[in-house]
Amino acid sequence: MEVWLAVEARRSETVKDKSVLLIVDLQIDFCPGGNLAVREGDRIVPLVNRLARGFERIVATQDWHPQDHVSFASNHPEKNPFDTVQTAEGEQVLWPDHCVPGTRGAEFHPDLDTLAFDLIIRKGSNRNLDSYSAFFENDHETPTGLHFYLQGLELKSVYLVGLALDVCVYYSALDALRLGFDVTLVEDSCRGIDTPPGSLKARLEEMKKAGVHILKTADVS
Ligand code: VGL
Ligand code: ZN
Repeated sequence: MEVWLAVEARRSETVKDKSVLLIVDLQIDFCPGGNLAVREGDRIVPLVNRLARGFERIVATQDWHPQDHVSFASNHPEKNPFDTVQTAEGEQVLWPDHCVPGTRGAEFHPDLDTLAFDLIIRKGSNRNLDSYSAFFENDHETPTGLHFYLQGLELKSVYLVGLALDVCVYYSALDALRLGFDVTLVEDSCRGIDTPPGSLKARLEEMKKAGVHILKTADVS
């Protein structure tokens, strides 16, 4: 009992009020050995677990695509991963098949402390429309529900971690800013794809210019 109280006391000292930790797509397919592996994607798991202990609210997203999804190169004859096609929403990058519900690759990394999650948002399940941001599908208007959830709890700031830094984390950060949140990216608790090379750095700069605070895990936890 005393130990428990001590743990709770320490927790409440460090908990960030009115903040949410948003863990983006920390799934097996985005980690080494997965279908759309991000280099060192698995390395962030212990950092994310540590960060999560300092937050009152934790939301995680899962990329969640049907097998016939528009973003899979395998659904476009004569196209390869990283080619592009035109869709109603504009240019769509094609990816290897990834994060198909029921496959192992769609699951969270097995070492991720998922019991701490308050909410899990699954995105990208409309076969005709991709969804990079945790807030909106790629038409930039169909909500995932996350904004309503954060508004309902009167949360004002969003701390972002996860995969991939230059795709889903990037789009989530910019949408969070647009929606009026104070946005912090915890850089070393993210990894990016960086294809083409240099795109990761450019997107980091863009986020910084737009007003995203960029911190290290040690500064937050
Ligand atoms: C992602 C590419 C395709 C991501 C998802 O989570 O960053 N990237 N689907
Ligand atoms: Zn995807």
